[in-house]
Amino acid sequence: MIIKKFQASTETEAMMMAKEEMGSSAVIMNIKTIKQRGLARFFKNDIVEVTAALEERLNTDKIPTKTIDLVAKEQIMPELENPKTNAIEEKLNNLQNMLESKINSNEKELEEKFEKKNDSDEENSVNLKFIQLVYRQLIENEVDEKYANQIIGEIENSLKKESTVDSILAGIYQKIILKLGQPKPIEANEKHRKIVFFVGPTGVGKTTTIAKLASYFKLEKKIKLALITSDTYRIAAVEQLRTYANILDLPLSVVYTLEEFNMAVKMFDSYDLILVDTAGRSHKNNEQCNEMFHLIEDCSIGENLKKEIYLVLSAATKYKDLIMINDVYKHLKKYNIIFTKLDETTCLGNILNMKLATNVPLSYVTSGQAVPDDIAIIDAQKIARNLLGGNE
Ligand SMILES: Nc1nc2c(ncn2[C@@H]2O[C@H](COP(=O)(O)OP(=O)(O)OP(=O)(O)O)[C@@H](O)[C@H]2O)c(=O)[nH]1
Ligand SMILES: [Mg+2]
Repeated sequence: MIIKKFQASTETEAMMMAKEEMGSSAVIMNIKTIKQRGLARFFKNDIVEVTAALEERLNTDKIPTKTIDLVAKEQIMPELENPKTNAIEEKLNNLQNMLESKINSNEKELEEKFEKKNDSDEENSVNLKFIQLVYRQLIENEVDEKYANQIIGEIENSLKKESTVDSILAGIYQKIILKLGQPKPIEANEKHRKIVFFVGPTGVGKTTTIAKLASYFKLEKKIKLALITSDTYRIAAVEQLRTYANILDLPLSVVYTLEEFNMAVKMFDSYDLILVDTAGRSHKNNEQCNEMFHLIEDCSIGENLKKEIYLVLSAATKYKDLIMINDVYKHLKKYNIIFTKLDETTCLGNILNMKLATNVPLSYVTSGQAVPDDIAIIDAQKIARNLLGGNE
């Protein structure tokens, strides 16, 4: 990581200098005023010093823009080089409860805490101010206060004398990646046959996501694939999937009842992957949801077929609503989450919030309407960089 400092009479000027010299991929790591103390006047002095960093080593060319920079189809599916994190993640999870009780959930108190430490330890004050900037960045990206506090608290607790803003940022970055966890994409082959249900609220992109994945599995992975739709609620819904099935030359079965569903599964017993589209359900409509749960839970798929469920959620949905939706779907017990419409939001905090609130594994993200290109296995590094402000 290259780190440089830029001084100017205003923050904007200093930022401009940083951007000019280091490019738009630079991450602003610290902004401080010279000869001033106290967080309240942090941005108000005559001379402002901006510390900017440029990551040299990350596996992508650029720090992504606010709209996550999804890669092209041929690049999207290779195995992600996520760290083997389970053990560390477990430890971090164990720390969560302890930290939660220690850390104030309100920014003012956090500031007071920082200021108290500033008085007693001048050296540490730069680090603490930097941590506060990161905290604000997380909040700006709509990471829930509780989780921002949790991350900051963990870092604060591990602060050492020799800590630098560089090592702190690396620590926070790493923590977010660990918290996002390993992605859980669909894996199917002759030996591991799968039937995969896509469920979720109306209009989130279930059918489009199925089309994107069907294209990938058929054309890239050469997997023997069939489609079933139980979304007979709208005539257009069947036609939508039929169009993709025709283009991809895939068999499609339209089912109205559980019996028809079971027959379709039998009919597709020589297929290694069956993707099932379901009708969008409002989480507030119990009857509709129960009907769908009944299909998923009571279908007979035989021993050779493993059932998987993907809950499709829009990244643009409010966190409170996402939690309410998840509360309904958690009836299904084991499922993974796909986040769609990343292109329709500038804040990706909800992705981290949902992972931490539910512990449901994340799988794919989609960022546009284009079939098949606008889908990728979730990339924790990209999300983490975005949440830390690597986006301007
Ligand atoms: N911007 C954006 N639009 C998307 C994305 N994914 C899907 N869409 C669009 O969202 C709209 C709804 O997509 P569908 O795939 O029909 O959604 P659905 O969940 O199947 O909808 P229902 O079956 O009615 O519940 C369409 O216009 C899609 O093109 C995405 O990642 N980004
Ligand atoms: Mg649909």
